[in-house]
Amino acid sequence: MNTVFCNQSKFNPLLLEACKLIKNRINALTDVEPLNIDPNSIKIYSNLNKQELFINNEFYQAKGFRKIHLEVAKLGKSLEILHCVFFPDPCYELPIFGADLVFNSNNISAAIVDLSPVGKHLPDSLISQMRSLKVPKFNEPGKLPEWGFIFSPYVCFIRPVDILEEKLFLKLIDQYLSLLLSSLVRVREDEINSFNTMDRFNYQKRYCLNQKRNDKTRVILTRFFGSSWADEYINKVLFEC
Ligand code: BLA
Repeated sequence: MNTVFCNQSKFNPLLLEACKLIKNRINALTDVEPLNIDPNSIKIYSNLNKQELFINNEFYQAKGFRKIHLEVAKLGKSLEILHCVFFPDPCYELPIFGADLVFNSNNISAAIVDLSPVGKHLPDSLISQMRSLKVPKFNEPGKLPEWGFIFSPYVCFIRPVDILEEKLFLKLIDQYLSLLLSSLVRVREDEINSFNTMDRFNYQKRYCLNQKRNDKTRVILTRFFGSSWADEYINKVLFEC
């Protein structure tokens, strides 16, 4: 498995730490394999007015997951992003894991993590586990945008105020992943053409459609790569369904 970019000194150490903990969770999955993706979408490098632009993508599939996407990006001098989504195999009653960490001049300006429902609610067993997690009280919660109804009531969206909060947020990412992986052991596999499977897939589509409404992502990608590239990247790489 390619672990090169997690060792790159180009990135903020905290971003690398987050990347490492996510990779450890991916490695613990059953039957994990790299996904075949257009090779042009894996490593993206460009130089714009002497600013370095660098995106590194990894894609996997595994038992219970149709697509796992882990992306790290360095856009110019001050912006670094970690983006990760575990899209479940809709045959399983599993939520969508999503995380976004945005670093601005070496500080995290936005940190979001969630296990998002693929039905009206999260499964009851998961709700009780999420309730029993001790989520710290962060000092600067973010205000979710209008399209944020796709997230669960347990979404955590904050701007960490210090290194302690940054570390606590990383721990929360790991705890959400741990809950996700442990639910895989419990849930059964439905038939591909069952009502439940199709319904869950429709919720994944709705998740992707609404994530595409995040103007902050589009604006940043457009600034560095132009609008048609940004649209294509959002539609085909980030939130293809
Ligand atoms: C916010 N996402 C942002 C912001 C930027 C990006 C610059 C604003 C940060 C700030 O307010 O300081 C940019 N995010 C990117 C880029 C990529 C990216 C360029 O992933 C990819 C190359 N976004 C996701 C996922 C989630 C998510 C999986 O990709 C959630 C699980 C959420 N990002 C998310 C939310 C906001 C955000 C909710 C806040 C949006 C707002 O305030 O309007």
